[in-house]
Amino acid sequence: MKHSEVQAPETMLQQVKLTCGLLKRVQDTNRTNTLPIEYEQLRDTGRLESLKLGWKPGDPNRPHHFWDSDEAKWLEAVGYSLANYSDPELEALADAVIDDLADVQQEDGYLNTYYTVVEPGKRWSNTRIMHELYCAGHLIEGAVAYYQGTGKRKFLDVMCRYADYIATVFGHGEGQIPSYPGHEEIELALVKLYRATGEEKYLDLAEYFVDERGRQPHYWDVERAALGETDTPRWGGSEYFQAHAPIVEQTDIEGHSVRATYLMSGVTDVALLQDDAELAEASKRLWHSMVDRRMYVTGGIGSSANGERFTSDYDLPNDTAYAETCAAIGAVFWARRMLDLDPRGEYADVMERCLYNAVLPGVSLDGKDFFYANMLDVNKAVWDAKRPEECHDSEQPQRQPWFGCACCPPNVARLAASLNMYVYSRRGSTVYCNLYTPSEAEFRFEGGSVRLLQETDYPWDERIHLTVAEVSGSPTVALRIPGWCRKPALSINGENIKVSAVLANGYALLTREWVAGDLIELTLPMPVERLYARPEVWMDNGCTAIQRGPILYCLEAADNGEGLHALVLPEGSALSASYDADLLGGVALITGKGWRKTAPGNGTLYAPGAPNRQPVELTFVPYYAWGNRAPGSMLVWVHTC
Ligand code: FUB
Ligand code: ZN
Repeated sequence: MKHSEVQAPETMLQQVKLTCGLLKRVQDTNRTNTLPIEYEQLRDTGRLESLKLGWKPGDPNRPHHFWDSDEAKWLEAVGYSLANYSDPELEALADAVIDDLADVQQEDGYLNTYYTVVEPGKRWSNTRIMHELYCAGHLIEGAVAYYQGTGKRKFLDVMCRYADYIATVFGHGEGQIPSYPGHEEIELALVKLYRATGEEKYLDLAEYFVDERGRQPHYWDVERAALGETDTPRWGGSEYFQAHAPIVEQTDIEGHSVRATYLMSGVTDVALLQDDAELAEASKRLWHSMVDRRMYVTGGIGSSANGERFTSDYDLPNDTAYAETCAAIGAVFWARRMLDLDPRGEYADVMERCLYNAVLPGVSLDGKDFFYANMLDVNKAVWDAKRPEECHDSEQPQRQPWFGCACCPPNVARLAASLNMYVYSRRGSTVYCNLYTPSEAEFRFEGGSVRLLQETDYPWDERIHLTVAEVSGSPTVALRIPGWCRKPALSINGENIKVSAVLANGYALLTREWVAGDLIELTLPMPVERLYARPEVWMDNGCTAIQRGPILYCLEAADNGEGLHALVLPEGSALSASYDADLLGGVALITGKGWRKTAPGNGTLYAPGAPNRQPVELTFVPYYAWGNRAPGSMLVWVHTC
């Protein structure tokens, strides 16, 4: 299959429209609440002012070396949003930010606020740590999105000039720097720039950054020597930056988890576009390292706060889980690209898991507060007793309006504004439905086109109706049969179809002479399931996690009282689901009978004999919706017996 038959996700922004349901509500809240308050945060924290280049030593709000990325992600989100929802006021604000960014650009094309006002003359002196290429990548993504959403070229032209300049700086030519970014991001951005402009030079530059990474001699050794750095590099070494070996030789997903997922998104893009079998193999190997051994049941990744990083296989602590929201977003980006590289339902399964259970928890239901770290076990009493100096703003048991390091909030905004790109993927005349959500979609392919209407109450209800509203040619409609679903049922115009007969790589492939009005009915039964971890994940031994369909559940104090570790869900206890339209924006609740343990013996700290127990009704709510009521404890992995 030629890569030219794969439709770029960015081009689906306007072709797929969310019409109602949970994901549409997330997108609407993002537009009405998140984007405006993030603009105010960018303004009030000095980020927007920094673009005026007026900062001098001694002034407050010293520009940070990756502030540019915060504005960039917000602009990217605005670009996506404007593609589907006109908002002249928002567009005017964004245009003004773009005007300021354009003024930051230097004669030679360079554009970086920090190195223009804080450390002039030192550009590219610390490519390992200082995020210039990372900021450039985010700005490029912002420019492409703004161009695609509004048709305005100004930002895109600015970033093409910057990318052209970067291409003169990096490489193996005379006077060039044979380096690559310490924080990956520019690789995937250059691929988008290539696709938006058709200019191969941007793909070549992306390929250079991917290919050069981890090769010997290591340019960063030269750079560190020039900087006079002789200590052991912070966080251990080059594996923190995924630069310990060339990518094609790496065996495990390592280091900082946002870096890793951004890198691998770019690698997967390059593998597809350059038809590079070795890079494709590396993408799959590292994907499995992440998904099979280093991912929380939520889809969260990067278990350690120390370095925001992956640690070792099966090291997935719950109460100290870092699971940065940005890392889950990076996993969604990567999954979407794996689907284009090799359309297998298992990638969409992970994408769905990460989206609902690791990204959505990152933002409050009203779109105004954010989690940076996403714990799976919060004990309020322990948190209440912590001293302020023990509490970093990124590791809090309650969502915050903003963070000193504000990477997560605008990252949530850009994903929420672009959810349209994740519903479908397309290769040639095959349209893959990856996410079930009410939507309208239109695809053109060589020899035809198809318009699909999706109606469903998924993820709460198991029924999905897909109407082929208009059609020409012979498209194949590929419906994902989720890995969690054991007894899917399928019919076309009321005629049953045996799923196993049409199932390939996790999709039911439906090919026929479609007629406008054909109705596909898919039923994905969603019994409440108990999940168990393999024993190597020792923190989860003796516990179970509750899932229904794609939604992972948790216990919250608001429903069950404090002391969640004292609660037990016996193996045989029946669990039932019921939809409550008035709770947490409308969710399916799960209830069942359990026990609450009380102190053994006469109430001493330790005593022989089993604890006493009282029967209780347990109520589980979706993990993504936790923390939207009064502050309290929360628990994903519940004791069982
Ligand atoms: O370093 C830039 C961003 O800040 C990273 O992606 C996040 O993990 C946070 O450290
Ligand atoms: Zn973040």
